[in-house]
Amino acid sequence: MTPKKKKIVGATATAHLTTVMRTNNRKRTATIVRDTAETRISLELAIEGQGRYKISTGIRFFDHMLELFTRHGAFDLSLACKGDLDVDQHHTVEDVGIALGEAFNKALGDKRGILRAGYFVVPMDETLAIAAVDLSGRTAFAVDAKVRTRLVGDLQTELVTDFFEGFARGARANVHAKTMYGRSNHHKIEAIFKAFARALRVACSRDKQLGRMLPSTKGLL
Ligand SMILES: [Mn+2]
Repeated sequence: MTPKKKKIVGATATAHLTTVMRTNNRKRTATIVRDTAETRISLELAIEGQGRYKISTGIRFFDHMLELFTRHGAFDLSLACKGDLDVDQHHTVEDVGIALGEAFNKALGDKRGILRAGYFVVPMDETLAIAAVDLSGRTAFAVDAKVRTRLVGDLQTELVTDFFEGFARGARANVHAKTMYGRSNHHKIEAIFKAFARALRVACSRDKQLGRMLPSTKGLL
């Protein structure tokens, strides 16, 4: 092999490797603006984040859940929602779920090279919660927070289910989340959000073994 030829082969190989690395190191981000008669939401998401957040929904306990979701998921999230809280919290919580799900769907793009599915079990003191996520392209959800009070902090607790339903619709994902047992209603919801964040973090992670392969035999996710 002449030195000249070797140089060309080397350069080509390096260029190819650089392209692959650029693709795989691309930071996955999305911006969503969602305006309806009921809510106005602006959202910026980075999947490869550092757990940084700036969140304002007008419902303090919901902010608390989204903040720890961001930190435990190792995402970055900036989210502002102005909703018709004078009517009910329903529109705000559901629409934030939809917008957040849409952001993940947009940031993940064609979903090549991701793990796609993830699950996590989180203990929080006396409470244990599980969550499983499949970024399957299909919407389904099953949520059981086992909360017995109408409110935790200022959040209407029945809306925890509506948040995950909204997320599943926006992300086109299967979301399952359940409190296995526990005493504190605060812990039950918080443990579910933590388990969900960590399950989603796994699902979004890059699969080093499959590389750019689509994690499905169907040909589309
Ligand atoms: Mn808490």
